[in-house]
Amino acid sequence: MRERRSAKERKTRETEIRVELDLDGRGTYEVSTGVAFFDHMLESFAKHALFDLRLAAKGDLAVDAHHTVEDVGIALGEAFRAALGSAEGIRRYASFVLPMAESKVEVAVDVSNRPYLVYRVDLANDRIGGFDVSLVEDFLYAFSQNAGLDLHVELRYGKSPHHVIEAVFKGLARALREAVEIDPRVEGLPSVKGAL
Ligand SMILES: [Mn+2]
Repeated sequence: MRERRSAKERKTRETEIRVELDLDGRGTYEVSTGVAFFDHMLESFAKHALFDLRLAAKGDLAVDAHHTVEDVGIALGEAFRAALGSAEGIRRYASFVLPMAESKVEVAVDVSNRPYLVYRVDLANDRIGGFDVSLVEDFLYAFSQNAGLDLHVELRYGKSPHHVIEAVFKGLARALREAVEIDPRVEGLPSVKGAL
């Protein structure tokens, strides 16, 4: 099988991002975005998806974390799509219900190349270590659009914003890990249309 890895660089006046992604990794990571809580989430994501992720971002954090978080979503999505290539042999659909302490989050994904995001996570306008939780939706939108994912994220219940957001990233990781896994019984693309 072809190696499913990619490297992307993305530079704008607001951010400069370098990302290397291996979908058949072991969950190793080296992440620095300048936003500590976001690093923590991306590290959890790599670890639980069993992706190897190297990601360095330098953004205009003096403005706020918005540009950095959104552009990391774009760059990571582009890297995902490039690493996936034709998507031959993958399981394509997966979902995961992830508990974290008092919180529970459901993530469902279709690696369809027809991007859509449904994000039903109502958290008060909260901050975690200076990180604005509303940025998670911006990140997921940018990531799903560029990765070509139909992505559904729903908070079943939970209290701690830290636990809820961590469950979102870990649930996404586990769902994607399964969705991009090569199923030996799948011949070619998992679509009756013959295209993804
Ligand atoms: Mn944590």
